[in-house]
Amino acid sequence: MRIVVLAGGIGGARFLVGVRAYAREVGAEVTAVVNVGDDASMHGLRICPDLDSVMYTLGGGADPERGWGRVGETWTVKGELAAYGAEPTWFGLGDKDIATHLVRSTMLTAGYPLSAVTEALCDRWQPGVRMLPASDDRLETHAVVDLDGEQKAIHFQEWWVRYRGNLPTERFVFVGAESAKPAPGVLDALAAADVVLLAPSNPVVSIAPILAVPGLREAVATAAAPVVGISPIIGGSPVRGMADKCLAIVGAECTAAGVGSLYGADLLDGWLVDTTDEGATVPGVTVRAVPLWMTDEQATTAMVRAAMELA
Ligand code: GDP
Ligand code: FO1
Ligand code: CA
Repeated sequence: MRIVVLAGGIGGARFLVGVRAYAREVGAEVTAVVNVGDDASMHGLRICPDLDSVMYTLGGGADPERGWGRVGETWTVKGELAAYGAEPTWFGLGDKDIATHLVRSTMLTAGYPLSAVTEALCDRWQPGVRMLPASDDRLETHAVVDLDGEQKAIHFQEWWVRYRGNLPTERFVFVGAESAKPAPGVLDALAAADVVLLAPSNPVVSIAPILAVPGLREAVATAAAPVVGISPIIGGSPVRGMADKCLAIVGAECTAAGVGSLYGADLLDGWLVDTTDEGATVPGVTVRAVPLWMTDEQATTAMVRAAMELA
């Protein structure tokens, strides 16, 4: 049995903890195709927030409260950078986290593709699933915003971390998407999959940039395997994060049915919603309601079991 999961950061990471537990029970193999749209260069280092959230969470090194970065983190370098007035001062890199970015940046500069770098970093963290970036090519999410009366495109990290998404925002663009290629192994994994799962990740800035890689959406839509998505919205709430703001920008409803319809029947065969959203419908898609709160590994594994039954 081969399971492929499309995933963003914290929602994707927590979901994958359940997928890994389920896979161990039934003897399945898991491949995670992870968003690279959040990736950015800061202080000369390449940062891959979603890949790192998944790697640290599955490797047991993530900070569960903050939702990103390392547990037991210290901030000496951040303080020193601030003392120099080194920009961006609004983005915080922890000391332990910086080691990851140093290894990654050194390998990228030496010419290794991001997929190979990710594999090397995972040698340490042993996430227990195969982690593939959606693409080795640069694909970055930018927000087209109104800033001081001017229309500008700013990086997603600046939009979220600096402005908390509180800027008039016209749309998101996935810079570089047109010429990006799926990372090695991504299309093969989708073609060989028995099930494809869309994690309860942000549909607009985590899953959409993955699907924006030319050929990837088609590979999911035409996969022989059933495609089941898990709603990241529960009772009209995004639980945590910025999905409500992002959905408003693309003109979609912040509801389980709204996200299901955004993906649509050409992508989805099944759509899991929370029991609070029982009765939600998505045209052409089988909808089932089960508890979707990822409170612990057991609860999340039960969600995965329900997704597999629906598939
Ligand atoms: P990010 O890249 O770190 O923002 O993480 P993702 O895109 O992978 O996931 C973020 C989304 O996960 C949030 O917008 C929430 O909608 C969703 N989410 C977080 N916790 C839960 C949960 O317990 N259950 C469900 N169903 N969704 C959740
Ligand atoms: N989020 C913040 O709110 N503030 C930060 O200073 C910050 C730094 C940061 C550094 C590395 C990293 O991997 C993630 C980081 N995040 C930070 C989280 C990140 O901005 C977003 O939550 C994700 O990109 C959304 O997936
Ligand atoms: Ca993300």
